[in-house]
Parts: sequence; structure tokens; C-alpha cells
Amino acid sequence: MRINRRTLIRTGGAAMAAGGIGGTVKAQSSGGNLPPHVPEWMQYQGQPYLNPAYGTPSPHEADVVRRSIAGFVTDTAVASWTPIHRLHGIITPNGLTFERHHGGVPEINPDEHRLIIHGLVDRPLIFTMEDLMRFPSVSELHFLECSGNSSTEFSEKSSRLSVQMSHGLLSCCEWTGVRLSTLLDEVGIKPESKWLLAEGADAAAMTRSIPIEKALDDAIIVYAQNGEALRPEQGYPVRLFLPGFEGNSNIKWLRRIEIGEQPWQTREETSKYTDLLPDGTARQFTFNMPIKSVVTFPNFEKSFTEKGFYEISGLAWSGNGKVAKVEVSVDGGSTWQEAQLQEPIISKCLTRFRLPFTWTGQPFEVQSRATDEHGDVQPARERLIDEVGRNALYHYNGIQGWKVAENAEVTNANA
Ligand SMILES: Nc1nc2c(c(=O)[nH]1)N[C@H]1C(S)=C(S)[C@@H](COP(=O)(O)O)O[C@H]1N2
Ligand SMILES: [Mo]
Repeated sequence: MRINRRTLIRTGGAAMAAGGIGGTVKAQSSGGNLPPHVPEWMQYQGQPYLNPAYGTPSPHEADVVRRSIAGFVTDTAVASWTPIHRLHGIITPNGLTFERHHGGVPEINPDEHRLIIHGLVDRPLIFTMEDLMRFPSVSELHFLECSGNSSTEFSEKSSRLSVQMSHGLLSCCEWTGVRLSTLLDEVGIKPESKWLLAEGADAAAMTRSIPIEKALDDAIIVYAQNGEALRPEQGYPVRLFLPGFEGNSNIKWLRRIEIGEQPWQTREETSKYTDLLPDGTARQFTFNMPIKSVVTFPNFEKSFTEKGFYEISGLAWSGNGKVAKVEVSVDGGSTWQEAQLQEPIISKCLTRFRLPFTWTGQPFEVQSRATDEHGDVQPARERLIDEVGRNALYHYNGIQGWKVAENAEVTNANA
């Protein structure tokens, strides 16, 4: 839904005209730096350059940071969560991209790094970074989500986490690299090829089997992120990027691709990253991340400061294609309103949604429900748990509720 004058008036706009946003001139004129006074920082020459070589955010934004959970983190098996509740639009800045690594971040000298492609191929080849960058390149915007993102919400009493800690194993960047299909053309894969093995150059030697169809479709061998080289924690100098696939399969620090006929049954696709079902059997190779959305404002840190107009906002995404619709409920799921979607809507990418809203000072519960272009609808939490049980750990995509109290404090409705 696109916003127009009528929807604005019907929803928040009326209150905006009546109540207004912003203090009156009289109310704000007392402080020395406030209008009509000339602020202090206009009265002397500013610094010529703050960070001549490489810029950093304003010190006033110092609380917009990745966060970790104490106890989860060991010396090397690390995760940090993106502050999705403090970001605007859809792009995750490189310094805030969530991190998940199982054997620490290797210190790779790109001049000594190679990618070998071998196995069921006509010509096994070894590529330098320079070689990889000579091939025709592509740049695409896609989300990356750890398959364990939001797993805390499976439990009977969720951990009462904030949106950063419940949904922040999620990022969205412009990824640049060479299509894997281009490299597979170079080596010439044999007709019987069905799977490939991707291996990382970290101490975990993270290894996953990937269907050859994905490799020939939209897989990218990525060396850049949001315009600059990959960050070390994102796989510098090169990673596998599989749009829409679970985070784990996006092998960082990629050093080896082997072409074969069958999956290799590695640790990461047997003891981990399988979905344990209620009957005790496990579902293997659930690659695509399902349709999902979450409200990011209001949140634990930023909520309403007074009655009146606000924009409820959040993110929606699907590993299966484009987001078609996001509905928002402000009455705990009884009724739903269609939110505006920020365009362009990109396949396997975050989509920002917004709903004009007037807060009357009443407590309420806000939720969002996304639908993708294939008609897949994000399930209610209870329905998802009924279906997959509480043994499950990965691919949680239940509808998320946030309770807003009379004092505007936000809490996790699953607690
Ligand atoms: N080589 C290697 N690749 C890896 C991992 C790893 O530990 N080693 N972690 C995986 C997991 S579990 C996830 S969710 C994503 C995280 O990517 P990011 O750290 O760039 O956000 O990388 C995947 N690729
Ligand atoms: Mo992950």
C-alpha cells in the first residue's frame, strides 16, 4: 500500500493536524542553544576533519552497537546481534552487521588466499583474489539471517528479549562478487553433478553441502559489502553468498568448492542445522528462510514520549522472493491494517514497512504479519509451535508481539 493524503488523514494525519508534533516557540526558547538563540557550535570554526582517513558515527550515537549475550560467547564461538531497532531504511552498515562464527575470525592475507574448485569438473582451477575480481561482477541487495535467529521465541516462556536480541541475527547489505555459475562455466561441471561442498578457511573449517541448482541460479562468490571489501568478520577476503538461504550455508573465508553427486553429511548438516520435529525425526536441508517480519519501533529503547502521532515501523523479508504485504495489528491480533511498504521491493531483501499511528496513552499490543509473493503467510507463534514443536531451534518465523504499557514501556509479549 502506498501512502496518500487520504490514508494519512484517516489514520494519523488528523491527530497530527490537531495535536501537532514539536514544541511551540515559547516552550523551547529557554535553553541557550535553542531557537531563537544562536547555538554555541555556530560561534567558532569547526574541526576541519574529524576522522580524515575513515569516518565514524557521531559520539551521540554511541549506544547504537552490536550486542552479545553473556554466557553464549566463548573465546571463539561468537555471536553478536545487529541493533535493528536503531536502524533506518533497509541497509545494515558494515560496522553493525551481526556476526556468527564458530572458530573465531581468521587473519587472512588476501595475497596468500586461494579458492580451489575441483571434484566432478573438466578443469579443476585455483583462483587468486585478483583472478576472481577480473570476472564479470554483480551487486545485489539481500538479507542474511542466521537460521537460529529468534529461536528464543520457541520456548514456553521466551527470554523476554528485546527486538535486537530476539531478531538481530539479521543483516541486509549490497553484496558484490562474481556469480558462482560464471566460475562453474570456467571449470566445466560434469553432467552428473548434483551437490557442491563449500569449505571455509577458518579454524572451524565450516563446511556445507549445497544443491547444484542453487549454485547455477543466484549464488554469488562475494568479495565486497556495501561498497567496500568484506569486513574480516563477514568473511574477508571472499565468502559464498546464497540469497534467501539460511545464514549458516553462506560460508565465510571460502577456500574450497568440491563438486559431487551427493551431500557430504557434514557436522553442520547432521548434528546441527537440522530441524528436530515433535516425533523425534529431523528435517534436513531446510535452506530457504521463511516469510517473516517484526516491528522495530516502538522498542525497548525508543518508544512514545507523549500522546499523538507516531509511525510504527518494522522489517519484513522472505527467502522465497518478494514481500507482497505486511499487516499490522494494534489490538493484539484481533484486527489488522495494511502497512505501507517502502519501494523498491527487492527479492530476498529486507522491506521496510510503516503504519501511521496515533497513541492515545492506552496500553496496547502491536504485531506484524507478512505475506510473500507466493501467498505464504507468517504464522501465529502458537500455530508454528503446534506444527514444529518445541524441540525446534531453527527457522522460527512466528508473529512477534510487543506490549506497550501506559508509561509507553515496551516488553516482549511472548514472555
Ligand atoms: N567459515 C565459516 N562460515 C560461516 C560461519 C563460520 O563460523 N565459519 N558461520 C555461519 C553462520 S552460522 C552464519 S549465521 C553466517 C553469519 O554471517 P555473518 O557473520 O557475516 O553475519 O555465516 C556462516 N558462515
Ligand atoms: Mo547461524
